[in-house]
Order: sequence, then C-alpha cells, then structure tokens
Amino acid sequence: MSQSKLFEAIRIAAGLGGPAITLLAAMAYVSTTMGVAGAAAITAALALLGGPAGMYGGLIALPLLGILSTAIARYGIEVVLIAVYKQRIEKKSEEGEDILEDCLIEVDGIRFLTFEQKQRIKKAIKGEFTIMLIGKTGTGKSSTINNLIGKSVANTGDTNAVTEKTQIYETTINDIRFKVIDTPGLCDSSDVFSDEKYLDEIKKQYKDVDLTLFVTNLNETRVSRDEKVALRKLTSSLGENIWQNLIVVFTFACSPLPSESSYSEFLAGRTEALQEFIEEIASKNVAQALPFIGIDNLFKKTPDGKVWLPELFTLIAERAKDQGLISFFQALGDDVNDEKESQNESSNDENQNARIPLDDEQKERVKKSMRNTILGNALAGGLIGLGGVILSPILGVVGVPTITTGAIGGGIWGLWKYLNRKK
Ligand SMILES: Nc1nc2c(ncn2[C@@H]2O[C@H](COP(=O)(O)OP(=O)(O)OP(=O)(O)O)[C@@H](O)[C@H]2O)c(=O)[nH]1
Ligand SMILES: [Mg+2]
Repeated sequence: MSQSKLFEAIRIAAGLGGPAITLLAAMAYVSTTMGVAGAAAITAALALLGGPAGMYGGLIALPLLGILSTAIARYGIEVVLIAVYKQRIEKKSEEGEDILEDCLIEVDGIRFLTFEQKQRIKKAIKGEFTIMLIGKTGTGKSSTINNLIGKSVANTGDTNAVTEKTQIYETTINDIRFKVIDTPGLCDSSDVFSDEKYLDEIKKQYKDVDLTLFVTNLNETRVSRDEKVALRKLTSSLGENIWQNLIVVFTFACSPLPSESSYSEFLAGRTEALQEFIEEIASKNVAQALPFIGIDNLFKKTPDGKVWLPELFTLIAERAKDQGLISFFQALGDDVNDEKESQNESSNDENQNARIPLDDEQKERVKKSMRNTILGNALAGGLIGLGGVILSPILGVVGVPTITTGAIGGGIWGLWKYLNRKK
C-alpha cells in the first residue's frame, strides 16, 4: 500500500466528514461480522447503510476506498478513524475553526462501534492524559509528577496549610494536555476528610482520570491511620475500580530507614503491610495485582541500584486506562527515545540521551501494552515498515504530515520505532 495514496485517502475521508466515518465504521463492522474484506467489504457496507452511494462523494472512488479498507484490516478501525478525525480537526483549525467538541459528539453517535472503541477514539482525538495523586502532605506527590513529566508543573516543598479542595495542574507536552489532579487533604486529617463534599468533588473529577498514584513515604513503619481512613473512604466512594488503574509509589527510598533491614527487605515489608490492608478494604486479587515501586525524587537510582524513572514509566504504560494511553505515549514517547538527537540510524548505542531510558525488559513490557491495549493486535504486524504517514496524522506529531518517513519527530511513532529497533 502506497503511503501517499493512504494519506490521500485519509485526507479525502476527512474532507467528507460524517458520512465517510459511517462508511468506514460499517466496512470494519462487516469485515469482522461477515468475514469479508476488500471490495466485498465495501459492497456489503454500502448495502448495510442503504443510502445513495453518491453521498460518499470522492471517497467512493474504489481505489481510495480499497486503500482504506486495507488500512482498516491492517491497523484496525480505531487507528484509521483517529487519523481521519485528527486530520479533520487540524484542517479546520488552520481555517480558524474549532470542531473538536462537534467531533466528540459525532463519535458518540457512530454506529457499529463499541462503547470502549468510542471512548478510546475520543480520548485520542482530545489528546489528554489525567493523573490523580493521593497521599499525605510532604510525601513527594508534586516532585514525583514533575520528575515524570520532566517539567515543573506542580509546586513542590510547599509547607503552607493544606487546601481542602482538589487542585488541577495542567501542562501541554507534544500537543497533549497533561492534567494532574492533586488531592491535598485527602490523607491529612480525618476531620477534613469526613467532609463528604470533598469526596464528591474527587468523584466528579474521577471519570477523567487515567491513572492514580498513591504516594507514601517509604521510611515509615506502617500504613498510617490517616492513609487508612482515606483509602477506605476512597474505595467505598469510587468503588474497587480505583485499584485497577493505580500504582503505589514509595518515596524517599534513599533516606535512612527506621530499621536495620536492607532497602529491599524494607520495601517488601512495607508493601506486604499495605497489601494486607488493601485486601481488607478491597480484595485479595486486587491487593496482589497492585504494582509497587520505590523511588527517590532527589536521586536517579534507588539503593538497590535501579534507575526508577523508566520503571515508573513502564508501570504507567501497563496500568493506565487504555483509553488514555495513546495520549500518554504521544506526550512522553520522545523521552524514552533519543532518535531525534541522532537522525542517523548508524548511531545505535543504547539510548543514553533519553530522559527515560528503558531497558530491554521494560521495552518488551511497553510494547506488549501498546500492542494489546491501545492499538489492538491489528496494528502490531503492520506498523513496522510503514512510514510515518498514517501515524503522523493520528498523533499530530509533526503537524501536517509530509510523505517522507523521516519527517516523524517522536511521540508514539518514535517510541514504537525505538522499541522495535535492532540492537
Ligand atoms: N529526599 C527526598 N526528598 C523528597 C522526595 N520527594 C520529595 N522530596 C522533598 O520533600 C518536600 C515535599 O515534596 P513535595 O513534592 O512538595 O510533596 P507533596 O506531596 O506534593 O506535598 P504537598 O503538596 O504539600 O501535599 C520537598 O522539599 C521535596 O524536595 C524524595 O523522594 N526524597
Ligand atoms: Mg504538592
């Protein structure tokens, strides 16, 4: 499949708007339900829709539709629709029109797509990733976020009085709106916390949350009372689901520990204590599946010699809601990838320049998560070897995409390439 033809097809489909989307979704639908492909899928889709073929305008020209049909088979309908929407939104925004909201409404109305598919498409075209932080004051919530996104968004070291309201920080990275919901007060006083209004506020925000970090000091001997109260209330208010997309972060890993045991022993003990408590308020399965990580915001490595930032990145890739992952990778893909530094393929040293250098095992885990959760299995086989042409409109990495492969700067495409490159 020629890339320039594919791009042309996406561009035309974008120009046609709603009807083209419906036709593409119908093509995907008949492909999966009737097992037809290519021209047969097009015919079946048109028959299914019943309307006059003329409304699909230039798209109905078979070669273009055939290309899109192949792209759907290869990359999955979600990827193709995201590409079409990204292209449409970008085109209109160049003309000074903001059609994002209209597109989101339109996505909801697309027939032949599941609820989850719609959610993922909407998230991807909105380009948002939202993290919620819970943890006591001073545990390093803000520092952790700033280290992760590589930018100082949240104020740190603030010793001022605890606010009872949730705070939202926002920053834009690679066109992705990175939202951080800070929940001061949640763990700091059971009095403040008993205020149901505060919980209601968190509940309202929570529908947008892709990932929750529970941040707690490693150098404490037990789960504190305040934390227990907070976690208990949070679980009963938001449901057990909260644990599904949550990572426990033990900060101050390099600080002196309150016992003789080694770092690893202490981390294991602290983890076990927390798991026991979580088992009590949620379930054994939930508790045992929960990822834990020791980090230190002032140091690159934890006392066991591990560089923690790539591990945190990997855990997020595994743990965040898949509807948010495309945005997450678009935002931070560059940071695990140093290819933009060295345009030349010949410099193939490990990615020493990457801000978040993944090791081989972490790369495999990220790859697996991208493959399984985000883009569907259809993508895994086909993406490699394809130029940036489809991914750049999808991800908006380089603005209006050009046809050359080399034009792709970073983001998810760069990440994918990096993960797949030969050692
Ligand atoms: N040694 C060490 N210091 C840390 C670590 N994380 C944060 N700090 C320091 O601890 C202080 C508090 O960190 P913040 O990131 O502001 O903590 P926070 O949880 O956001 O605090 P509040 O916003 O007040 O709830 C700052 O002075 C940080 O530099 C860590 O892992 N190790
Ligand atoms: Mg803070």
